[in-house]
Amino acid sequence: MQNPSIQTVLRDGTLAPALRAIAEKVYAGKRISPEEGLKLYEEGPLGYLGALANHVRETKHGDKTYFNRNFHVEPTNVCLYTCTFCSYSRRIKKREDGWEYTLDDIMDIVKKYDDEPVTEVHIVGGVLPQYDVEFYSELFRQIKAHRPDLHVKALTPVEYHYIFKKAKISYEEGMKLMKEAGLDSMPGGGAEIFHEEIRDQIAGGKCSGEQWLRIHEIWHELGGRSNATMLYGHIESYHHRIDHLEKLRALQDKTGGFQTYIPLKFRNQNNEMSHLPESSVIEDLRNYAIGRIYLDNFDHVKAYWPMIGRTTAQLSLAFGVNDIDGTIDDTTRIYSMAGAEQNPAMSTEDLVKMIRTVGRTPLERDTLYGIVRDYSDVEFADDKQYRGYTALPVVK
Ligand code: V47
Ligand code: SF4
Repeated sequence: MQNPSIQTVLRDGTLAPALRAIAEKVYAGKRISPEEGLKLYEEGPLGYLGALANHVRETKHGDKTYFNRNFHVEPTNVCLYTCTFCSYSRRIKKREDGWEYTLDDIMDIVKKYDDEPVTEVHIVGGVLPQYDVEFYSELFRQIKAHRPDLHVKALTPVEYHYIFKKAKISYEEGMKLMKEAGLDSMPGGGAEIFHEEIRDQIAGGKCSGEQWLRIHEIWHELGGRSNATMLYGHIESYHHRIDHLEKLRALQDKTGGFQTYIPLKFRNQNNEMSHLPESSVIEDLRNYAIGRIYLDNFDHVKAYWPMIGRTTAQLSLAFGVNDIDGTIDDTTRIYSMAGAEQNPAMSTEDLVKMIRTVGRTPLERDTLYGIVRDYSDVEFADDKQYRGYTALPVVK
């Protein structure tokens, strides 16, 4: 993949004046407006967007590209809600087709990783009454008692809103309880598209965009960190994506608690929106790039490889992305059920090679971006195949 540099873009005499003005702003480290963001979505060519996003990425991180070693636990795939994009959940009426783990079942899964060098457990699943404040508090406590150094990244405002309401406690009280029980950070799920025009159609009944943002805000005020996603490429328009990014950027200005932005490409198998085509790889790369350019106050942009596949994940590293999530084992089924990678598992060696092949520097991180290991000089048996060339030359 070859991108022009931002200097080349600025020298291009044929560039439309509005796009040139945006490129100049980005080069000067200035923030772009919602109108300019929309212009990028509507008119920004792929190479141009890649040049701008890569400039932001390399200013922040150089070639550094992060991954982590984690595993997922999905307590249940039965859910009270009926999001139209969800391929994973089984309606409560058909709950016998799904799974509903007990506390002991989940602890057995956690214990399977006792001898593995994972640093994080990512817990998220469907919403059901038995998974309440007491259940999750006890789960977090048991995980921490068993393995204190394992980072618990768990649940989204979708679950928190539901369980706090059921327990008749405020978001503030609830998030404090979760923190005391051992919650370390929150993943970015459940954000979908904040704008109600879209949210009501695809995720009706679950927490609103405002509630999602408020729960993250409270968590940040308690000193916690979290991620943010955007589910794109279905029935939303570009202005809904900009509205979403603008709300994230505004909250980040207030709290600084977000670590990573993760665009999630809508996958269309086995759900109620299967009639919609999936976005093209070009659109996926444009979307990563615009996210990187727009969210100037987010440190990291992550490509979740089990969802977009390995090749697009590699390409994304030239379009603003500096993190490709984790080894994941094969413990998540959210995407395989929606048509993505069948067995989402990659060894550390695979991930390192994937990053090196496109000329970036692989760094294993913990959840809070502390460096666990720098893989720059780690040799593998068949290394010659992967080292010594760069598939990302920048034309100066
Ligand atoms: O909220 C569900 C999405 C999310 C589909 O924070 C779908 O590190 C596409 O948020 N097509 C859950 N997307 C996953 C998630 C996540 C994943 C990896 C890392 C992190 C992190 C967070 O998955 C849901 C929803 O937006 N989703 N179905 C689908 N058919
Ligand atoms: Fe339930 Fe989450 Fe699926 Fe919506 S996306 S139906 S809340 S599991």
